[in-house]
This record gives sequence, structure tokens and C-alpha cells, in this order.
Amino acid sequence: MTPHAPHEDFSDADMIVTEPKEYAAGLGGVLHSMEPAIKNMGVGRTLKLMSKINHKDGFDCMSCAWPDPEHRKLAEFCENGAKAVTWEATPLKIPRAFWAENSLTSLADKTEYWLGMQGRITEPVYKSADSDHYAPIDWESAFRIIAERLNGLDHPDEAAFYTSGRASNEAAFLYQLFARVLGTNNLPDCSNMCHESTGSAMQYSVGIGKSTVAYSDFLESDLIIIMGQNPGTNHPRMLTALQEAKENGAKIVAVNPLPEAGLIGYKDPQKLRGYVGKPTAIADQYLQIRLGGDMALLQAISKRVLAAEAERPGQVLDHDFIAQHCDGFEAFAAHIAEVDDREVEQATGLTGAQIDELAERYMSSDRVIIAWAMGITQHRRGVDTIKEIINLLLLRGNIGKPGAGASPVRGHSNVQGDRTMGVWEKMPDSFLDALGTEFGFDPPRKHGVDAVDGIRALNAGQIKVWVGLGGNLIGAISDTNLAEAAMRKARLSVQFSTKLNRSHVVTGEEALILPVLGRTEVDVQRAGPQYITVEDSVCAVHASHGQIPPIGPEVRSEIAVVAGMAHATLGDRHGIDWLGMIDNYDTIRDHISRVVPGCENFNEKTRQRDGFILPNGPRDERRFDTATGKARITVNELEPVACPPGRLLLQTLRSHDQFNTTIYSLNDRYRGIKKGRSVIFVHPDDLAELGLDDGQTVDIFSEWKDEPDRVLRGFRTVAFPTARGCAAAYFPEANVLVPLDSTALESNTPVSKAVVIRLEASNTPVGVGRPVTQ
Ligand SMILES: Nc1nc2c(c(=O)[nH]1)N[C@H]1C(S)=C(S)[C@@H](COP(=O)(O)OP(=O)(O)OC[C@H]3O[C@@H](n4cnc5c(=O)[nH]c(N)nc54)[C@H](O)[C@@H]3O)O[C@H]1N2
Ligand SMILES: Nc1nc2c(c(=O)[nH]1)N[C@H]1C(S)=C(S)[C@@H](COP(=O)(O)OP(=O)(O)OC[C@H]3O[C@@H](n4cnc5c(=O)[nH]c(N)nc54)[C@H](O)[C@@H]3O)O[C@H]1N2
Ligand SMILES: [Mo]
Repeated sequence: MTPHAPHEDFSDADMIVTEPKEYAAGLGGVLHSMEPAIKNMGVGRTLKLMSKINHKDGFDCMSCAWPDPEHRKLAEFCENGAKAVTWEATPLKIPRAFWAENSLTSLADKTEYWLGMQGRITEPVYKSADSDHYAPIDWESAFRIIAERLNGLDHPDEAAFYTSGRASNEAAFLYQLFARVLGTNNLPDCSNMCHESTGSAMQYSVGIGKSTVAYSDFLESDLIIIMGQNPGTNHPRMLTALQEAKENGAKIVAVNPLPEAGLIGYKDPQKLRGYVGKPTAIADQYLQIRLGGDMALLQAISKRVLAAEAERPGQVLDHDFIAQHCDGFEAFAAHIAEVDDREVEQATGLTGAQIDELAERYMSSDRVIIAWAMGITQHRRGVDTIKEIINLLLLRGNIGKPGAGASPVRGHSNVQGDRTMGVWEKMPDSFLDALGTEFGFDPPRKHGVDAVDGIRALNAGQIKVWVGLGGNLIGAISDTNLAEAAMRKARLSVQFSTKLNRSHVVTGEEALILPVLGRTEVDVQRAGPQYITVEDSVCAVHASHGQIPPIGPEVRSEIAVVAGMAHATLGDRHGIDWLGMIDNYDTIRDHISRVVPGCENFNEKTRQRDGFILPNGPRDERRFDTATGKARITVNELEPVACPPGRLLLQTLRSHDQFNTTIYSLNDRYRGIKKGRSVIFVHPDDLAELGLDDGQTVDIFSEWKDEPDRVLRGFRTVAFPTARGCAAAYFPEANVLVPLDSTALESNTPVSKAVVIRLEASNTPVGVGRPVTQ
């Protein structure tokens, strides 16, 4: 990363492939983060920011939603947090001339990497319907354009308001209020592509779509099973908690098709031993499962638990818990007895002995946590797989006691808070009632569109104005070509952003980019410096205070932009004083106190040193607010992912140097890749069976019923010790391979993991700029 010369685009011709690593972080991790930070921001800015990440009077790290420990360390950040901060807090700005020099047509040829490297956006820009360029525009004119287009719609449902999970609670609350006063529940968000399956499953089974553990539970656990998550890259501070858990006697099991460095070993960079000593081994058992095999694995473990209970009646199950708190046990037991061991072995690629070992570990542990992320949620049967996680936990009362519970580990740093604040296309009536009472209006009740349905509605011409509070929907969602064509049909697209991405260059007829402050920046309003609040993965809510001066005088806070847009569009409809809320965010927090359950006295509670923890029925009192008032043990039919001969299952995942669609560098250190992203990881025996070599250039085809194959050309094969029959490539590049209609049952989350593919030798050179698609 060089701050001075905007980056040239890359070619993967210089790619270097070496052996993957067997442990994460350590001194290497610190150096890897500090070097670009100091180079980009200078020593002073780097030290100021790094000493304030996740501190009481500092700012909340925007890199993930992993919680802060009760006793925060001097340096409470990780390598990838440092990268996120550096990316945002770079002093590099997009110069005014950029907009005249670069047409949208030319920008559409650039990669996400190049776009993000151009620097911070510092003034609002507008593209008119008849121009191929953005040009600077003043804020009032920008708001007027939005207001005219929104007020000119035949129905408010012709607009949609997308949110990415970095928005603060306060900005999110105002944003959903605006959409609902306007008259629509069209509030899709990044969660639709992320933990939606978790929300659907847990809401059904235990009555809340959130983690049932607190941070301290990790330190008190006997067994932590980590399924479908790569904490070494995506939640590095979790490794510190895992190491401490191990010191306290916990065992750790990783369930993952890839041998992920952070799950194998860890050197804590915060400790002297982490600089010089040997890595701590993390996983006591590592199950390299076949993609999509988790539901079969979970059922197979439950079967063993029930069999052991039959042998030792009264000694294995938590009968009191099941009798008092659960329903559905009998039907479940009957169903699980039928689980076919051969089918399980095929679906998981694991041996009976490996599954026996994990089942033994589960039964001999009193306090068990199961943690998971995208390797579980982004599957066609993701929701049912999570219901099976809950089933297994319930059998031995592992919910609502110390050291135990269900722990979905969230992605974006405030994705959970945004939901709590009402960013959801189907908020319950109780929330809408409270919102309507507080602001004196009747909120719309018809459910809105989620991300996938939003793209469908754009494509059908039903949605005409698309507003994005952060994020990069076009880059992040499946079926890139369709999504882009759909967005181009909008009349107006609006992005609130810090930096450029694909969603700024693939736009509606008219487009606006509104530059906003990031978390690192001081936010001064009429009443003085303001703080915002966020909620982490374990429902802890706390304040975040910006530290460095704003990147430019024209950049506004997200709250000010939402309120400005709302004021211009709605005036004083229902007497809501939008502009007044900008002056002092306490006003917004007072409204939140009266509308959002668990947020009473929000101002007071978020001013406490460590904030506060939201109430959680299952965790706090084994209260399950489900349709039956009990935790529901469910029956789920196994339906393994079919993979025809000569095909592989592909997962699309993150490299070590990216944040979703933001590419920090072209390296993936732990997996041994340097200077390139056009790679596909395949087991060496599968390569041999397919008649392919390591290092060969291939085209990746995905096959679908009733439509032509999709293809991504010019990828280098990398022989890699993943599970047999499986492959991996990076998103967002691989999104073209997944049709919009390929979504998880119930949650409608794009199926980004376990895509059936075939590989063919290719003549296309590897990675010349954007991947070539058909
Ligand atoms: N540095 C950094 N941090 C991030 C992000 C980032 O991009 N960069 N993104 C943030 C966001 S929004 C999110 S949601 C999280 C994502 O965090 P993760 O869920 O860790 O992200 P992925 O890279 O998708 O990794 C999926 C993991 O699941 C495994 N996996 C895939 N399929 C299966 C399967 O079928 N079964 C099992 N058992 N395992 C499987 C993969 O091998 C991989 O280890 O991270 C957040 N934090
Ligand atoms: N194939 C495949 N696709 C996936 C996934 C996958 O694993 N595989 N993962 C999915 C997941 S888990 C998620 S969460 C989505 C992510 O979807 P999004 O959340 O929509 O995408 P991001 O790449 O996180 O958004 C990055 C952009 O946010 C803007 N930004 C950064 N900071 C701020 C800020 O403080 N304020 C504002 N207003 N803007 C800011 C910048 O312009 C940056 O370019 O992608 C999904 N897509
Ligand atoms: Mo996510």
C-alpha cells in the first residue's frame, strides 16, 4: 500500500505460491500490520490510533464483532484490525480532478483493490442521467435530488434502503425511522448475506437470533467446538480467548475443510512468549469435513449421545432441562435413530472413529460452546444445520449455564446492533408499535425486501431508488452480472461511503456518492464532540469515540447525512425534528431508550465504562420466547449436497488481506499466496484424478439446471490440503458463479459455500485485471 501514488491495477503474473502456515499471529502479525500503518499514516497517527482501538475512551474496531474482554489489554487489537484502521484513516484523498479524469465506463474496468486504494472521498459527487462522469455537488443540492426522486415515486416501496454492518446504532435507528416514516419496510442489509440463517434458526428454536454466551463463558468452558469459521483471519482476537480457555483446561475442536492456521496454532503477539516461543496448539481435534457435511455430523453426534443414554439411562442427557425447558424431544429421538452411518460418512468425508471421538468429547464435557460463522450459514441447508447445533446443545442442557451456549460469531462490527435498532425488512409488530407511538405515525406493516429480493425487484423495475448506508451490495452479492444489470435499471442510486467500490461505478441512471466520517474520526456537532454506540457478538453495547480530525471539511457524519436526507424529503411530517437530532446524539439515544427493548436509559448505560449487556432470555434465565414458550428440539431431514463425478464443491471465502469486498493487498499469508488472487485451492489427489497439475491455469465452470454454465476464467490451481472433493476461491471474484436464485432455505442467504463446479484447462492468462466471465 503506497499512499502517494494511486495504485496501478494488478496482474497476477507475479504470483508466488509457498507452503501454508501452521500457526497465526506472533511477531510476524504485528510487523505485518504496523509496516503499512506507519507507511500510510505516519508514526504519530499510527500510535495515536493503535493505542485507542477498543479502549474505554477510544473507538470500536471496525474489523469484526468479536467482543472485548472485561480486562482490556494495553493493545487490544489485532493485525487485521490494524489493517482496517489503516485503510480508513489514510490521509490520502481522492483529488477533485479525479472525477473529470475518470469516466464511469473507465472505472468499471478497475478492480475493487484499485478503487479502494484511491483514497478517501471528501466531497459529495453527482452523476446526472446524461453524463458518464461524477462531478462535485453541494450537500443541499444532493439532498434536494434525493427528496425529489423519493417524493416523485408512485409508492414508497419503490425505494429501498440497504445497510452494511458498520453503521452505528444511532445512524441505523434514524435510517430505519426515515424509511418507515416514508412508508416502506424495504430495509435489506448485509446480514441477509451473512448470519441470516442464524437468525432464522435461533429465533425459531430458542426465541432469540443472537449468541447465548457472554465473553466470560469462553474462559469457563470445557469444550469449544468451532465450526465453519476462520478466526485467525476474520476474528483474530478470538485466538487470545481460545488460548486463555485452553490455559483454563478447555479442549478445542475445529470442524473445517481447510487446515486454517489460526485453528492449528497461535502465538499471542501481546505476550513475550508470543514473540519468541513456540506456538500454542489450538485444536485438540481437527475434523477436515467435506463442504456442507455439518448437518450430517451433528446428527451423527446426537445419535451417539442418544445411544449412550440408552446404555447408561439417566446419565447422559440432561433430563431435568429437557423436561422443564424443551419440546420436541420424542420426535427428534425417533428421527435421529434412523440416521444412516454410511450416508453420514459420505456427506462428511469423516470416519466413524473421528465422529466417535468428538461425540465422546461432547459427552464428557459439562460446559460446551459451539461457535460458527459463514461455513455454516451460507449453505442451502444452513438454517437446519444451525437447528441441529441447537438440538445437540439442548440434549445436555448446554444453554443458559456458565461456560456453555450457542455462539454465532458475527462479521461486521455493528451488524448485530443495526438489527437491534430496527434495520430489518420484517421487524415484529411490537417494535413497529413502539416506533409509531414514539414518533406519532403508523409504520407500514407489509414486510420489505431483503438483499436478494431487492436485486430481483430492481431487475423487474419495481424498485427505482436504491440507497446504501455503507457497504458494497453489488460487489458482495451473488450473481454479479445480474446484480449489476439490475442496479443499472434504477433511476437513482445513492451510496453513503468512505471509499470507492464497485457500487459507485455500477449505478442507476443518476447516482450520488455522499462522503461520511469513519469510526476513527472526531465527530463534532453543535453540542460538542459526539460518540456513537455499537453492539458486539455477545450483545454488549458500548460507546465509540473518534480520535483523529475528519479527512475533510465537507465530510459529514452518517447521522447528519441520514437526518439531512430525511429533512429534505419529509420536512416536518409528524413533527419529527430531524435536524435537531444532529446537534446532540443524546436526543436520538433518548428515542432509542423508549423504542428498543433492553435499551432503557440508553444514554446513562452507554456512558458507563464498559457499556452494558442487552438482556438475553436463554442466557440469563433459560427463558425461551418461542411459539411454544419452550426451546424447540427440531426434526430436520438430511439432504447432503450432491456432487456428480468429475466435479468439486467450491467454497468462496476471504483471504487474509481483505475485508469482504475491500482488498488490502493481494497476499494471503497463512495460505502461502503472495501477489495474486486468481487462485483455486484443490486437494492434490483431486487434481491428479481430474488430470490437472498444480500451478496449471484453469477455467472454473458452475453448472445449473435450465441455464448455461457460468464461468470464471484464468485461475491458477494450488495443490492444498483441503478436504477431498472440495475447493476454495476468493470472493468477491467468485460471486459470478452463483445464481441469484441459489439461496438458503428460509433465510434466503446466497449459497456462497458448496457450489458444484468443474475445472477445465484454460488458455486465458491468469488474472489479467478483472476476472473474465461469460
Ligand atoms: N480480516 C477480516 N475480518 C473479517 C472479515 C473480512 O473479510 N476480513 N469479514 C467479516 C465478516 S462480514 C464476516 S461474516 C466474518 C466471516 O468470518 P468467516 O466465517 O471465518 O469467513 P470465511 O472466510 O467465509 O470463512 C469461512 C470458514 O468456514 C470454513 N467452511 C466453509 N464451508 C464449510 C462447511 O461446509 N463446513 C465447515 N465446517 N466449515 C466450512 C472455511 O474453510 C473457512 O475457514 O468475518 C468478519 N471479519
Ligand atoms: N461469495 C461470497 N459472497 C459474500 C460472502 C462470502 O463469504 N462469499 N460474504 C457475505 C458477507 S458475510 C457479507 S457481511 C457481505 C458484505 O457486504 P457489504 O457489507 O455490503 O460489503 P463490504 O465489502 O463490507 O463494504 C465495504 C464498503 O463499505 C464502505 N465503508 C467502509 N467503512 C464505512 C463507514 O464507516 N461508513 C460507511 N457509510 N461506509 C463505509 C466502503 O465504501 C467500503 O468499500 O458480503 C457477502 N458476500
Ligand atoms: Mo458478514
